[in-house]
Amino acid sequence: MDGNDHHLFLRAAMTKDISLLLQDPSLSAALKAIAQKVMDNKRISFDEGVFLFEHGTLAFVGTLANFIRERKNGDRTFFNRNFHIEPTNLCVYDCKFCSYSRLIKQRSDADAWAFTMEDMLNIVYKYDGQPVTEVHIVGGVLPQYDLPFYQEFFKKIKQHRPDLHVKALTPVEYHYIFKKAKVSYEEGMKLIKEAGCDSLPGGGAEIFHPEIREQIAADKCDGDQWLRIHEIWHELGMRSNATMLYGHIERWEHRVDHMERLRQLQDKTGGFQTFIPLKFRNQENQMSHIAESTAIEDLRNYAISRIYLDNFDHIKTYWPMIGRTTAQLSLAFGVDDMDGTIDDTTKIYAMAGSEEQHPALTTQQLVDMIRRVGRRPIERDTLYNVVQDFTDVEFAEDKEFRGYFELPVL
Ligand code: V47
Ligand code: SF4
Repeated sequence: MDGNDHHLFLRAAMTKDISLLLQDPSLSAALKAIAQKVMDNKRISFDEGVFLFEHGTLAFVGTLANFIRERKNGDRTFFNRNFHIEPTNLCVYDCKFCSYSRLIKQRSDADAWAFTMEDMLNIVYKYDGQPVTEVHIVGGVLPQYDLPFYQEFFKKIKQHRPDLHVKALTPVEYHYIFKKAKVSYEEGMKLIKEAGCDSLPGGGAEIFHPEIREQIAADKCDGDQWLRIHEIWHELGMRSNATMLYGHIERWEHRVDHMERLRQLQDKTGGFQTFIPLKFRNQENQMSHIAESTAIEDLRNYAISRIYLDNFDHIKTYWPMIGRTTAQLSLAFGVDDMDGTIDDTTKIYAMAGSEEQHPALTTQQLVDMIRRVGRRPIERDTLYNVVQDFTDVEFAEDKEFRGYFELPVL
């Protein structure tokens, strides 16, 4: 690419006219065909997805992803006010990437926790009177946390605070507790819905392809089972999220295969709300010898996800895992959701080596992070209903000088 071609990229990005890319003589015909499809709102193929991972520069995929992001969501960047409950960090499974759980026998007493129902309800009560809209419940898998336990727990949360959205457990837990209770997925998901679960978070997806899944998460539910449980949930009229754990031993085609399976299910049900790429963090787990992906790769991955998953409304960055700076940058590479305030209630990523050892942001801090990269902060509930548009909301401290505000990167 020479200097003039750089101008074309810049002009395409600044004017949002991506047809300028088609005039770039240094771009291959294959990349131009992809740009044309994005302009025409057409879906890219599996092979084109792999091709983008192999040949798409950050500038190229970023320009396309930002175009799609703005076509779908404009400058709006969503967040919510939430907290997590992690019932236990003990687990019967032994996923190789997991720093959060060890085999029970290896865990020293000092590191371990396994909350009682009362402990967990006390966490819920702590938020009485506070404007949180969601509790995200996910943790290790242990026999005592069975179907009746979770049914009772969800019911008690709802009795206490009916308006609090319960986003709880993944197919990893559901597969285990339904098997133990000898109920089918269909029966089990109905019982969970009746007990008060409102939506499913996206965890446990890892990489669906068996070639990889068998090496990193051999003993828990497989990719087909994960997808089937979400499908049944969607058929009950409910919504869920999807994640992908990337940047370890998988190859490009495994990432695209993962997204392809999600895209196909989404065509069928329309029940997914957001896709959340999760960067593999390498501290304190059995895959510590694997180097972490670079920030450039993280941004490319967000962008290609945005391009590939044309039937997903939202792409989310999870700041406790990726760090605040990359999370801010990602808003120019296809991402339109920043998750929530979290209030230091998750340990998963701190234990895996994230910079965020005590993840918590005030609403003002989160709003500020979004504004400072030129986007509009919108507080949403879990189902993406607008709770409050913070675009013009002034905080007392806004009158003080707190650094320069930036224009959008792209
Ligand atoms: O499934 C575990 C991942 C997930 C590591 O739906 C790791 O809104 C990186 O799914 N390095 C759980 N990742 C978290 C999750 C999630 C988070 C935020 C929002 C939502 C949502 C869902 O954490 C697990 C696994 O893929 N994980 N260990 C690690 N070392
Ligand atoms: Fe258990 Fe989940 Fe960790 Fe796997 S990732 S060991 S299922 S807590």
